[in-house]
Amino acid sequence: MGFFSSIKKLWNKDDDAPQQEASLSQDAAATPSLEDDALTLRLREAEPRLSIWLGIILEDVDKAGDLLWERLAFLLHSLGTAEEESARFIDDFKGWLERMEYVHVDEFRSELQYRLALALELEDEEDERSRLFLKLSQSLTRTREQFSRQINALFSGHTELDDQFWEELEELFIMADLGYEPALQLVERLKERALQKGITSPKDVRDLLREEIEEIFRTPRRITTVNPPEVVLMIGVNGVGKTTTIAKLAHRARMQGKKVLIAAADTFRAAAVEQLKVWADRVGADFHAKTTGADPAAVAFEAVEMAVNGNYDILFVDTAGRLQTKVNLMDELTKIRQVLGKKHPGAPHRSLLVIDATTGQNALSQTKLFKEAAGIDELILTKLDGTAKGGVAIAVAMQYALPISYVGLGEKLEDLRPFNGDDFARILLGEKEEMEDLTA
Ligand SMILES: Nc1nc2c(ncn2[C@@H]2O[C@H](COP(=O)(O)OP(=O)(O)OP(=O)(O)O)[C@@H](O)[C@H]2O)c(=O)[nH]1
Ligand SMILES: [Mg+2]
Repeated sequence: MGFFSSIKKLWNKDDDAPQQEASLSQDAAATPSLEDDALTLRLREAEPRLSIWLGIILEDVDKAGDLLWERLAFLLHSLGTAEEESARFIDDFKGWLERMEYVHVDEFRSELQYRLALALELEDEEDERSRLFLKLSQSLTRTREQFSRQINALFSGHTELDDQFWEELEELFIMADLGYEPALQLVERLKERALQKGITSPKDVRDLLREEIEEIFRTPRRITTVNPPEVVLMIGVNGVGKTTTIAKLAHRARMQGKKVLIAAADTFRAAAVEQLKVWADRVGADFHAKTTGADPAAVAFEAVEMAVNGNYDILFVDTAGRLQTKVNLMDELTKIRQVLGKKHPGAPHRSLLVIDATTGQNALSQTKLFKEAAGIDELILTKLDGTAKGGVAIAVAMQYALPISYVGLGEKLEDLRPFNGDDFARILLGEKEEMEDLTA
């Protein structure tokens, strides 16, 4: 028996009354306090985790409707959210559900939790962290299969750290899309670490490797504050996921209450502008574009002007991935960077290179090209879901010492998540028991 029906029993003797949504919300309206008190008690007694709270308020809700809005308002109120903020959150979510044509809780529950976590600044909480870990782990299944299984075989097939062991390990790294140079480097680093720590048994190399990977992903702290509006330039070759990643980042920013502008400086294809416009509408961001074939630098200039004058918090500039030549592409990016900086000091504050994990080694050469020609502050690795080539994350981080800020784990808006190198290392090389727990 669900929560609501047991509460209902307290004040309605008619146990067998059909549990229709309409009658439930009428009942609730007639006797709000009793239901509210019980719900408050349930929430207070529950383990303080967003997923549990959401589970409680959604227990007898199966689709979008008044009952859902009431429950959400209730939860937000219980968490101390101001009335108008809560109303805005709910309106926003309602609009989004309509645009996406989602009705059933199953279709949007995960997105709802994601939005709540962002809006309530709970993304760093244990609960969200473990949800993220699980999601990353599921996305990395194929990469892990490629990597972990062979590593296990290698570790159990050798009894000492001899040349043959190291050679096989190097080969394995190359096969796992780490690339030749990084594979060599990694083996050298491991040898050194093993020597330092006096490790002689192959099975202990697992821990060393995990530590080494964690270290590769560790990047120095940087100043993250900017003079608003923050200007983010999205770069990368065609098809890697720049436009969808902008949508996902804009969505995150909107959920954090930011005023967002998106500019279509990819004027190369008509469909590109249209695609970006659709995404901007979906996530509730403002949009600036000109006609196809317009000068991308002019679009960028107007957009940054608009962002400054309109008190925007953040501007995302989408760029084309394909031009006639590499030289053209790089020249265009240089021009865009120049006009942005001219109009707004410090802009672009972040140049994000998007690379596609499924392309494996290509991601490395793209990073090299863009780093030399245009400058990169952060990497975003998309399509990590379902690929066996996730090892490339280690290779790019190692080769170019650039932070991976986000990873794309699917096509949905909620599928872009902050990257955590320790999690990545743990997932690839986790303890046996941990892996069994995850796959159970
Ligand atoms: N599975 C999966 N698909 C993704 C991910 N990120 C993007 N995609 C898909 O990749 C395809 C290309 O994405 P776009 O955002 O259009 O790529 P783009 O870099 O803007 O492409 P151009 O504008 O042609 O240069 C789309 O079908 C996306 O849905 C991801 O993390 N996982
Ligand atoms: Mg695009």
